[in-house]
Amino acid sequence: MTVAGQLALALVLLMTRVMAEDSHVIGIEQHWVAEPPPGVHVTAAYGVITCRCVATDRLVSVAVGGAVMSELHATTSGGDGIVAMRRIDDGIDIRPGTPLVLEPGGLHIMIMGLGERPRAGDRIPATLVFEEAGAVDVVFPVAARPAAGMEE
Ligand SMILES: [Cu+2]
Repeated sequence: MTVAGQLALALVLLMTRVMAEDSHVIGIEQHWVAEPPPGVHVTAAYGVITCRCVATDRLVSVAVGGAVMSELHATTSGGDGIVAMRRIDDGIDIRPGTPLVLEPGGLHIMIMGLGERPRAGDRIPATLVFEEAGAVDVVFPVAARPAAGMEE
């Protein structure tokens, strides 16, 4: 390869890297929305969110397409074995290098007032809003909930 060719390639690689860093500060993987049972218009979204950031960021709110309301929730189980959910009003910290895990029985995105019941295979657009990274669009595939772990 010529020197000019090498330089051009290096430039392309550099630009690709810069663009990737710009647009992929926040990543989300293994994300899904649970298919609710017939007649139920409430469900939850889960996933693993990573932040390629230098300082702690914070997931402050979520807007889910087709839902009247979506909230960040935590599932808590007391010593008495009673499982409850509480709304998180001040956001959830996400630290560099530490994935934020939203999962059944733990932190989740509560989705309420869905006009149409989502079915497995559907795709639901949502916007996650972070304090530093700003709005991040994501599409959640809908999947059937595993038989075990019915709690949100
Ligand atoms: Cu909930």
